Amino acid sequence: AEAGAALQTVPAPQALVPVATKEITVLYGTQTGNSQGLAEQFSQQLEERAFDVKTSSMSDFKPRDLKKLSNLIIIVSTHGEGDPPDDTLQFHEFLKGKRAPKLEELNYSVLALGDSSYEFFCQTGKEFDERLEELGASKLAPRVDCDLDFDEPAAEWFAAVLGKLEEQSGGAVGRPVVGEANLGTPAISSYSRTNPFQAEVLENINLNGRGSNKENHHIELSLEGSGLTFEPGDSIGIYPKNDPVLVDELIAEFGWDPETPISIKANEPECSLRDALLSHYEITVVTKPLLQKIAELTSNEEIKLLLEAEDDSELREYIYGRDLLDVIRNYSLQSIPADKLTSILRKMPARLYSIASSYQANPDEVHLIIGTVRYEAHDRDRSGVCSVHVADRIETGETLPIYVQKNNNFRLPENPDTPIIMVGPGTGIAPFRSFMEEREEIGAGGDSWLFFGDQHFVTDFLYQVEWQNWLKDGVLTKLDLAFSRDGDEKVYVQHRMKENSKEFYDWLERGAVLYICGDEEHMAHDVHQTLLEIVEKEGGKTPEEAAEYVSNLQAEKRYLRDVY
Ligand code: 2AM
Repeated sequence: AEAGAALQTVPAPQALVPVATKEITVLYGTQTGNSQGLAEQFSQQLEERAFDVKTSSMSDFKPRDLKKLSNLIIIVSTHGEGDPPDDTLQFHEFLKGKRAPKLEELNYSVLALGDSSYEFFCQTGKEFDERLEELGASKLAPRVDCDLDFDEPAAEWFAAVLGKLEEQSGGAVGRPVVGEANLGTPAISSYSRTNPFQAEVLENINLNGRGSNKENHHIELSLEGSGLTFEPGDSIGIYPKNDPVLVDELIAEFGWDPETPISIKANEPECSLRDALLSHYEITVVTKPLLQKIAELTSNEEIKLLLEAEDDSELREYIYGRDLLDVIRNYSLQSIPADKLTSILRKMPARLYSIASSYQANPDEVHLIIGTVRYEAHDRDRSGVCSVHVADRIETGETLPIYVQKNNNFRLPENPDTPIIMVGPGTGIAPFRSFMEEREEIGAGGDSWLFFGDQHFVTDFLYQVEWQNWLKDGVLTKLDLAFSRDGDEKVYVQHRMKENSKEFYDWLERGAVLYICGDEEHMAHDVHQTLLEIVEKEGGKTPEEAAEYVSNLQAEKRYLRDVY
């Protein structure tokens, strides 16, 4: 029931185009790597059943080839406020446009990933699905929209798609080739998102100086014995625990017994209610689907009114910055039984952090920067679940459940001589430390240029000594800093880019790859505008030409973003 509740489906398909082919193309669009992970997993299963599978990122697929396909599955996530991930942009544009061909010969299905705490839940998947249908393609199986806890609904969707594919290709099931396929390939770790590794914390220090407004923890984790490896650009997923004070408050509010046994997963041992709320469920975010399910458990009319309103705006405003405890108190829902409530909560999602070290330079270790999130909202102190767990409650010697999340969208250039420009204010610095460690380790010759910024030079220059040493040794070619609160006027990284406009453009012209990491809503957006301005000015281009130049950079994978 849990997984079923998390998914929404659209009406069933019309008759399929009859094709006795075992060819199938799997395209993914991913920002943090989840869609890619699923695409690879499903492709492997298709191969094991003797399908002829082509799997690729949408950014590596020529949209014109669409006409040649007979079977297509799309696995795509939605980013931010309903935005398509960067690696889908070209394909998305093409499909939306007038040049998109009729696709009456095509059978397809879409798996959409998203987060129901956002208004435009699974928007990108919906758009692909609707557009393909409009172009005349037929559905192998209805689209499924997955929330953060996507494993089960994704597997159900895949089973439906696979069933159809086998039916239409004559039902011949190929022999599994797992054993053979694995011959000669290096052993891969048995640890994954669904089976995290307990990594010992070797180091946990606040990088910011006394008096800073910021608190960024440098964490070193041991990977010894895990078999886990990674590349610069990858992330680490951490499963945190909720704040025990909040958990106890919630239990007290309901008057529940903390030892009440709770079943987390069918066929697995039960655990205590308190442990369930600490480790297994999300209690700090309220989503519309959650409120709908809560409303079904009570006779409270007020909450139903909030949900029934024509537009969502009042509901969105209410949800913003509130948690489960607020909802229970505001709507007097104390009579809900513990097992009923836990059965509708989302599973605790892992938090992703861009890796800040190089595996080549430090095998058996991984370093992260975790920015501590603390704020006040609706008269209560709030804290970021993972960041405060790590900052306040995790000491060296203790462990954290982690996994490696691959991110092929944020890689160093294959050629070590290719110049790179890195823009990473605040915690956005993380992957660039990994880039520098890697380039130093392999003796890469390419130029590199870092733009870093934060509030104050004295307290917030993250890894100052390391950057200065890399600059001295020539691993880093150029360093530009923007400390926003040291002078009378705010200075941001994009101001430094602008001051270096000519040189910036020259680097791009000689093939540099541009990387942006950090805050999406403000920083990455403003940096993008500045990039357009620089190209316009230094390239002598019209705004349209500049936009085309930048979108070509993106298509050539020379403008890459890891933004959040
Ligand atoms: P501020 O907090 O002084 O406004 C890392 O958090 C750094 O990014 C800080 O110096 C912060 O400045 C800055 N920052 C905030 N908004 C930004 C924006 N729109 N563009 C670039 N940097 C920004």
